[in-house]
Amino acid sequence: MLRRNAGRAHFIKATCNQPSPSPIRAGGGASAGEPRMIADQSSFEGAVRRYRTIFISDIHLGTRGCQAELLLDFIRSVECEHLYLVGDIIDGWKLKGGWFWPQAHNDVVQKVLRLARKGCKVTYVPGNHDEFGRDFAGLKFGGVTVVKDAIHKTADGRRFLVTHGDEFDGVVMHARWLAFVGDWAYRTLLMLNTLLNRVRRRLGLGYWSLSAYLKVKVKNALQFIENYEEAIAEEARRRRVDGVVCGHIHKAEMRDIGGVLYMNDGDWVESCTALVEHGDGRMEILHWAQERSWSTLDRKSKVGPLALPEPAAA
Ligand SMILES: [Mn+2]
Repeated sequence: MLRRNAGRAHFIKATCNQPSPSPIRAGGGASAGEPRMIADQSSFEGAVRRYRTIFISDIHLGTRGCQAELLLDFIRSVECEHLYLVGDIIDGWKLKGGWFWPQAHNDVVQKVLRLARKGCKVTYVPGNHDEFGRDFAGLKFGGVTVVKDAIHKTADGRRFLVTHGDEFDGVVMHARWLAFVGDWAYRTLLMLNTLLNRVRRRLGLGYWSLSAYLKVKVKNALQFIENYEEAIAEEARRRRVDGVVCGHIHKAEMRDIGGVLYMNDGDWVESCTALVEHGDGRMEILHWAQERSWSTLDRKSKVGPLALPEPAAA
């Protein structure tokens, strides 16, 4: 308990002192300069968006880093014909160490099963954190089909390989982008991220990912991401598909790599992103945290711009 409090005090100090400008906007519309965003959000609230396909991965249910509430808000706000769960949905490794399973995590599982019951095709491609699922490849549970990988056909006739992607992560076993500093450091960072956003939420500020911010600042991480993206694109070329959808490195991306469309649907522990296919086959990355503020989730009216500085502000 003592250790925890000490950590929190240190963390608050660290965030208050953080002077660096951020390229990642909180998008909460909470800063005084963006009253337009607030209006947009309120008019948007309640509208359900329809997509042909939704790809999400790296939810890490069972860990404290999981942004389950933002994900629930996302699931409630969208409809689709086909949902792909692209791995690391339940964090099996962490469950062995200690149980963390709040109601929101239960709700995510219930919502997904409900989608399947209501006729949405749900395909589960396990990752390295839920690799126990790979033993069930080819089977169907509660309307959810488990497969090792899949080929998705878009409305405009393109074929995409769908894989979690950890087998192309040649750098370190179990690697994440920060694998070189170790699992402990990464978990600590995610915990700080959760605490930071708890504070931001209380202040009426939007979700802002500390870890996603650091990721683009660390040179080694950038090199690792680039190697990974190229390895995956190479596999797509080898399998003669038009593109690839993956997750694993918690970095949403959509870009052409040597004639192959590389798409990463991101994650729900740091950046809160999803990849969607529109009815005409057009692909798009949704940055959900930037579209929704905590205040939208809380269904509270805004108390007006706060005088407190955002960590994002210079
Ligand atoms: Mn993974």
